[in-house]
Order: sequence, then C-alpha cells, then structure tokens
Amino acid sequence: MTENKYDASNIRVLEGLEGVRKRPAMYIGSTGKTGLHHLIYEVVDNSVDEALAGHCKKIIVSLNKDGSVTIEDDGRGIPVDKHPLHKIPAVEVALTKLHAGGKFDKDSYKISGGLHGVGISVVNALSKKLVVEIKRDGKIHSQEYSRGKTKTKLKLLGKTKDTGTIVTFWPDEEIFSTLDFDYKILETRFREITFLNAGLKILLEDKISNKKVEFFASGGLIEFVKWINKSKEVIHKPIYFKRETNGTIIDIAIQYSKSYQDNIFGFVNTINTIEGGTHISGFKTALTRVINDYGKSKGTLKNGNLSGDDAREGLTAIISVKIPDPQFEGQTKTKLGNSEIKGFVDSAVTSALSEFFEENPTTANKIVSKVADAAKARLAAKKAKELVRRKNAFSLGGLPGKLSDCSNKKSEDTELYIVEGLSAAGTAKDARNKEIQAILPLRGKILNVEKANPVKALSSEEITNMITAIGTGVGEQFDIQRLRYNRIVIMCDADIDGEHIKTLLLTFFFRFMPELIKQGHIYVAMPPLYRVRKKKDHYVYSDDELKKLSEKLGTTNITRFKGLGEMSSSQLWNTTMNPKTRKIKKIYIEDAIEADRIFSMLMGDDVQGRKDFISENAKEAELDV
Ligand code: 0RA
Repeated sequence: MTENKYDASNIRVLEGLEGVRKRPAMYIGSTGKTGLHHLIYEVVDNSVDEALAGHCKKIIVSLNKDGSVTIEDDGRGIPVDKHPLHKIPAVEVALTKLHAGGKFDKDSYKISGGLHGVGISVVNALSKKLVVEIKRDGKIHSQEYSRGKTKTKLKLLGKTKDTGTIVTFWPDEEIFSTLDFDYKILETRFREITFLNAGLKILLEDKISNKKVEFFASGGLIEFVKWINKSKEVIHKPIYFKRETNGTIIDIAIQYSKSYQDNIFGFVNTINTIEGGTHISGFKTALTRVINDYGKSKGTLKNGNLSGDDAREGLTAIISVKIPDPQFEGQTKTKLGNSEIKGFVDSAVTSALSEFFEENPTTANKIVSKVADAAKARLAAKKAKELVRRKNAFSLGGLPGKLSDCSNKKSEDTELYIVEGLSAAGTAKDARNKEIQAILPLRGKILNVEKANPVKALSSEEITNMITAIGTGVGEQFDIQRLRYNRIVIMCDADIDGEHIKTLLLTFFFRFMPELIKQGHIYVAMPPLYRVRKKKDHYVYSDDELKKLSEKLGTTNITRFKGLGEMSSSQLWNTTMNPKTRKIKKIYIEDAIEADRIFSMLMGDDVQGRKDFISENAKEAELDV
C-alpha cells in the first residue's frame, strides 16, 4: 500500500485526458451502453463518497430532454480555492487533470466505486460539454468545459446558504456508439447503492418519458435481503451485523428461506463483485464452521460435519465490505484479491454469528434444522446419482440412449440441440450436420426445479439425461473441463408451451449449471414464425418483420408455422440449424440479483408476486435474463 509503484495508473496520468479520448475503453470499460452508463456512476460515486463522509443526504439524477444528465448532491461542494501546485481552482484540477485514482486531497481516500475508479475528469474528457455548479462558502460558482478542456473561467453566479455540487454533462457522440440511457439499468444500480448506504436518498428522474422514482433504505442491507427474498418463504427475520477492523468496514445481512438455492452477493466499496473473492471465501468458511460448532455443541447435529453447500442451502446473504485499497482481479475485474480480507471477514462473522446464535436459540435451531435436512437430502441425491451412473454404464458409453451424438468429439463447433418433442427431434436428426450437432429429445415439460427438491430433480429422467449428455456434472461436482459441447441450444416451438419449456430449461441451467450461462454456452434457437412465398421463400422471425415484408410483397401467400414438426428437415436446417444462416440467441445474465428474484417469482410459490410481475411487464414479453 505504501510502496511507490510505477504502474499503469501512473502511466495513465502522464498521458492525460488526451489518452482517455484515444482509448476510452481502458478507462470506462467500453464505448457502448455499459461505458455510457459508467459516466453517470462515476459522478454519482463522488457524491456517495460525500455521503459516506457524512456530508451528503440526497442525490438527484436527471435525464434531460436534450440528452444531457444532471447529478446534483447536497455535499460540501468541490473546493474552488486556488490549487497550490497548478495555480488554478481546485475544481478545475479535478475536472481537467487525470488522477491516479483516489481523491486529490490525500487525507481522505475514495471509498465508493473502484471498478475503474477513474475520477470525474474522465467524464469530462468524454463529454462534448460539461457544466459544474458549486455551492460552497456562501457562494455559487460555475465553470464550463468541453472534451476535457476548460471553456470558461470559474464564474461567480451569486450567493447561497446551501452547499453542494451540480454536474451536467453531454456525452460525446464522437466517442459513444449509443447515447440512450436505460432507465431500468439506472434504477437497479441506484436501488443497490441506497441498500448499501443506509439513509442515503437517490432520486432518479427521466424528463424524456416523465418517470420519477426515489430510492431510500433506512434499514440498509436488512431491506436488501428482504427485497431479494420477497417471493421466498423465509424461516426467520434477517440477521444483521456490522464490524470495523483494521480500517475495513464489514457489513453483513443474512436470511434463510425454504428454497434450495443459495444466493451470496458480495460488494466491495459498493461494487458488485460478481466473481467473488476473499471477502466471500472468508464468509463461507466462517458460516460453515459456526453452524457446525453450534449444532454439535447443542447436540442437534449428530451425523458428522455439514459441507459448505449444506450450510448455504436456502441462504440469501449480502457481504458488503468497504476497504481503502481494493485489488480487483479476474476476467471482468470483479473479484476481490486482497488476501488479508479473508481473515478479517472470517473472524468478524465467527464472533458476530456465534454471539447471535447464543442469544437467539430459536432462530439458530431453525437454521441448523434446515441445513441438516439439506445434508440428508444431499446424501440421498448422491445415492440416486450413483444409481443413475450404474444404470447408464449399461447403455452406450454411459450416455443416454435417446441422445444422437455428433461424431466430432473435440471441435469448438460442437453443439447439443435440446429439442421439444420426439417428432421435432426426429426432423432435427435428419436435418443436422452429424459431425458437429448432437440431438437430445425432450418428452414434453421437464420438472420445475424451482419447486422440487434437489433429490427429486436429480432423479428425474429428462434431467439426468441432460446432465449426462452435457458432461459437466452439477453443484459441487460441476467441472467445466468436462463440458462435451461448446454450445447448448434449446430448440422449442414458437408457441406458449414452447415458451414454458424454454423457461423451465433456463431455470434448470440457472440453478444447477449457472457457470454455463456465465461463460456463454447456453443458446436459444429461433425458428421462423412465418413463411412468405413470392417467387422464392422468405422466412420471417417476428411479427414486426412480417408487417414490413407483407407491405412489400403483399399478404397473398403467408404460412404460419405452428411447431417445429411442421417443417421439413431441409426447412429446419436452412432456417434454424445451419450455423451459417440461422438466427440464434445467446443467453446471458445481466444482473444476477434481479435474475434470482425473477426466477423465484415466476417459478416459485408466490402467486400474487407473479401476477404483479406479469401485469407490470406484460409489454416486454421477453424475459430479461
Ligand atoms: C474533493 C474534496 C472534497 C469534496 C469533493 C472533492 C467533492 C467532489 C464531488 C463530486 C461530486 N460531488 C462532490 N462533492 C464533493 C472535500 C472538501 C472539503 O473538505 O470541504
């Protein structure tokens, strides 16, 4: 931490804001939608820092009609006095000089943010215009910039009793491929920020579509956990604790429900650490140990130690740590690397949770009994799996008999088509490229794994067939190295039943093999909805497309395909399976917390929640995962 390293961030500073405009992706991740939204987060993070320092209560974010964004806070205001080194107002330094990260006053460190942690000058560099207004020391000052350069001197506008900062910026179309902000994405992020900073208010206002929403969570993480568990049957009130050790703030809320999944979400300086890291491993180790120790000392756990998976079944947990010098690793730089944090979190959880268990035996016993059941079920599931394995050993190479495998075993191009219905699977078998495409038929609907316990799920034939064909195993035994196909393609009829089967399959993958989604192996085939015949055949994939095409070609000869089975094998090949001509959708998880909530709501027991969700989202027929 104290070492004087000459690293990438120092080089960045030498390049200045010109470097930011030359290689924007290095600073904000991308020049697409993600990077564009990052501009807002960067400014908001500075306001959140003011809130964390105890000086700001409310942040207002407005999407303006002219495409600009205004972020207003009631913090102390960016200092405007002359900077001793640069001889210009401090605010001008903050906006026109690139910093190595961290605030320019070295006494306080930057806590919020940190993924890129690049500072407000980067927003300025990537905006065709930026105006800052500061209320501080009884005065209002304002200054204007363009593409990182100063346009006007700092002007005195008048007097005020308030304090705060207002930043308005116009993203530069020379930099960004899109200038449209997504209200939903901003909503999700601001909701998250207010959950992570109890007491902070964020008002989001879209002046284009006249929408407005205020986020505020006086209960912080407790409310966060309740919100995630809204559609689950919980077995106790959320447990919350906060500890401060060695300059690290550790904030944790946990709650068990009757569900079979676990949901542990980690945040470092309010950044969602999707890839996990030392804070998460410290938490998991402590949780397993505390539950085992408590259960054994009270005599309620008799059959040996629970595994980590057992101890986490049905758990929702938020682990939020705030640390001075986060080291982010991993593919998307969302994995916490600081090794000391594992021990800090482990001892904080050990002491806080054992104390809680001693003082709340009723809750403690409910938790122990829930996870002991999980252990029993897991043992039973293991036996069931062994049975399946033994049974499979008698069929061809242990693979399901229904699978028509491909001949190429190694290529990057191999695909497994999971096909709704035996007859469609038959057509697909005739249509396919045998070398790289395997076909696995599904007989109707698979089990809803959201409602069934894992033992039942893992002994259902349709599901074991899929698991065996895919090869990776599930849960603790999941091993991506054993994946037998590069792409797994779900192919269903374009009707309500097909949609339902698609959702059941996606639920299965999300709950049992989420890594396959995260690493981009899961796809959905897009069979055409219509054929329009005019000289030659035109295949149409959406109603919008049909409207356009029939305006051009007329409505003389339109066929609606009701199911895959209505197509001939050459039609199926040309429209849906030929890698060179087909359309195909790759499934990705935009937001793991929202995806969990939606799957629990759509596939679980909360009927009212589901009705509300469907009526709110009726217009967007597509699942947002
Ligand atoms: C540097 C120092 C201080 C506050 C800020 C920056 C600051 C930056 C932003 C950006 C958006 N809103 C902001 N609010 C404050 C501390 C100044 C002091 O010690 O009074």
